[in-house]
Amino acid sequence: MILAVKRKSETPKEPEFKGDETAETSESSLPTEQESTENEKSEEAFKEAEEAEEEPGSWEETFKTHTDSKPSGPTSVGLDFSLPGVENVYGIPEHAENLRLRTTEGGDPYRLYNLDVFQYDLYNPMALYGAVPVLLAHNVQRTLGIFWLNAAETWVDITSNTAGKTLFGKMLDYMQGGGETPQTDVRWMSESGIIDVFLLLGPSPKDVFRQYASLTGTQAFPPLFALAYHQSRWNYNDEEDVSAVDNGFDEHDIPYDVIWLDIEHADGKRYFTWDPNKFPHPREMLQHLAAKRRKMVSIVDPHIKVDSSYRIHSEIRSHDFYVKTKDGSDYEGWCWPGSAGYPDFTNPEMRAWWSSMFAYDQYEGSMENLYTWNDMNEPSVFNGPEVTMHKDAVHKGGWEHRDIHNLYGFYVQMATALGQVQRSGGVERPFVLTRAFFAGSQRFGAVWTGDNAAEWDHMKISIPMCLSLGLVGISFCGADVGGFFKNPEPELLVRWYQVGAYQPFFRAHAHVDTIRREPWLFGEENKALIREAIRERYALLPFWYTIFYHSYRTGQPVMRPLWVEYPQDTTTFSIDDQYLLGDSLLVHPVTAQGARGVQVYLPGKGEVWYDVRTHQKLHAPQTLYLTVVMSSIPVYQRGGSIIARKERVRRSSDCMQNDPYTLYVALGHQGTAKGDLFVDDGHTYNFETKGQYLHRRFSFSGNTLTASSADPKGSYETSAWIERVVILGAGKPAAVFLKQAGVAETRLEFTHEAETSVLTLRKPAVNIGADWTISLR
Ligand code: MIG
Repeated sequence: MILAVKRKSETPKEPEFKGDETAETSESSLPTEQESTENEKSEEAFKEAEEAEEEPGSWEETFKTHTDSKPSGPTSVGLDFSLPGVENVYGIPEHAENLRLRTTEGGDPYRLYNLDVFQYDLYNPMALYGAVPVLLAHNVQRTLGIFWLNAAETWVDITSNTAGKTLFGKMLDYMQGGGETPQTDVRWMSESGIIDVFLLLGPSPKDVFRQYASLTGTQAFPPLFALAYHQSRWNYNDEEDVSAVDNGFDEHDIPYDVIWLDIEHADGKRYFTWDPNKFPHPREMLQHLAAKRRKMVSIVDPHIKVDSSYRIHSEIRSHDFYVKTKDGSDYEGWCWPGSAGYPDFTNPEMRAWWSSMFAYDQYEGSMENLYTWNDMNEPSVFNGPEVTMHKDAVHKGGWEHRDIHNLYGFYVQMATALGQVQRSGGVERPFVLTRAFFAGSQRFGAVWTGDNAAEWDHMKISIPMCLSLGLVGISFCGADVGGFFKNPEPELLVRWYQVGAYQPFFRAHAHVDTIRREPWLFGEENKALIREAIRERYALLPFWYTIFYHSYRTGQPVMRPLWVEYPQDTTTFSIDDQYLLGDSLLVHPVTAQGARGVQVYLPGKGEVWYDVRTHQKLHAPQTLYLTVVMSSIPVYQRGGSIIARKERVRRSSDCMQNDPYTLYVALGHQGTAKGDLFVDDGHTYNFETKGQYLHRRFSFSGNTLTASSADPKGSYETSAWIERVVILGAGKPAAVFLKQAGVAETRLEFTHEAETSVLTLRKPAVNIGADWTISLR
């Protein structure tokens, strides 16, 4: 794959900046580096263009009731990239789009401009809440990334010389020798700023992820509870409601970790406060949750009610921390609280102040188990152009909002996460969910896909939307389980729990106008199905935690398109109805109404996969038709992998801390397997600052399973032990022996199922931190 970069030389196609109310840019024709005659010609053209009438709207533009004063006049930067040999490009979230991007010929380019979109359309290049200007190109030889570091409104045009050609057409071209090399061209255009591009040369997908992480950082390592199940709606009404829902989970024997409070919890949408009638005793409420080893999240949005008796507002005003209008007064917009100011999160002093507001003595009623949700941080301005801030608003240092728009939400989450870290004296890991994001937001927490709807297509598209985010560093992604707008029928809700249980961020959420939908409100059968999906999530928490640890260390995505692990298998290039978790589990959720079966593609020449429920062994590559019923969640463990689960049912993840593990050893075709497990206290930075962790390695070969340390620098005391080892694809041994250093060999009891070749070893009863070997003889 050769990468050719060319400056725009011909009169460029006028970019269609027609996203309704957006400013228009005029393209400045750059002088070219061509032959002198050509040069002269183009210089003439350049002059002509200069002399030609200005496009209307170049120096000031009005749309509806809004005026963009454009003090710098018309500006834009752009660059074309030619990607010979490339037919598959991915990334540039956020769009409600397939994983593999489409060409944009004849339509709008993909737009990157953080917006609070009301009821977004699917399979569409329109801008959504977040923007990561990173595109990945892939073919069988290599993977390459383009990181266009610009936070202004950006458009990406994708064209290809093979678009629309059938496979047969391409083959014909090839045989006749007349076909051109397939090529994809990508044009980046931003409204302002400079050209600052990073080319990530790979050559493997893993190299690209590593290279990108070296520029923007890796996924924050979440506290364990954040990977468990979250219960949210707009709104849990009052303390009684919170308590009833909390008890409901116990009554119905469903684990959950976090209950969420939306905007109605605050006093008149004044964030950092509590409604005195609905939530008069926040600390007691939080203590009650803490006693059950559960947490709460409250929403803190960046629009601040203009009200002189509201301390947050008056402090921001007295520090002069608000974003300004072009005339230098405080910028005010209309949002949930009525008239609102917008703190200037690009100002480091403002951010330091904001962080300090999360201190326990500043945020009254808060305590250790209260975490944060940042919504509306595009920022959303109800009466602004396209429901966001005017582009000529001014930030610290004189930067126009136009220049930094896509970074605003990034800084909101950054300051919030830092505030949480600081309130604990730097000991505790934060958890902050954000709606708006930019390149690098992975360092501060989780992202969700905003206001989806209770529709089958919305559930289905959550898979490519999260996969696209993972490709550009943001692994901690999820969609509102159940759908935000509208009421899901029970079948959809059950399926959505099954989908969400296998996505990184697992939270049910719903619009204020929807009918209540706690898991027990849909009859016994549906409740049992939802409970089962949530329990599967909890059983797999040790695995989720470990793959997040890897993502934190290396920048590799948690949720991976198949082509990331099988980069030479062309069949995988456009698959986005199934994916891998780490490199060990393949998930193909049921996303169709009334589904009787799903087509699962099992990749990898010579690879074997095991159905995690039946333990049936399947050979790859193959496309398998799997019959499904309502309880089916098709998941396969790769032969050659070892994963740990915790299979005892508890109230919350924190209650599972010392629970025993079961190891699932899935033998590959050569009878070997390996895997690892990360263990620490689940919530502090002590694994970094004090070396308090265990990173265990398990490997199976020559009929021996060995447990050793993957990283001898760490140590951590835990009473958690191994209660069971399940070996998939094993023959029946005559005897099984456990050996630990300094201890005599002991015999282990086992059972063997001949039909499925499953060998279960009972009670090795070794501490998870211990070294040992188990031999099958
Ligand atoms: O204008 O806080 O996406 O999750 O429940 C709506 C109320 C504001 C939008 C978020 C949604 C949240 C809602 N918010």
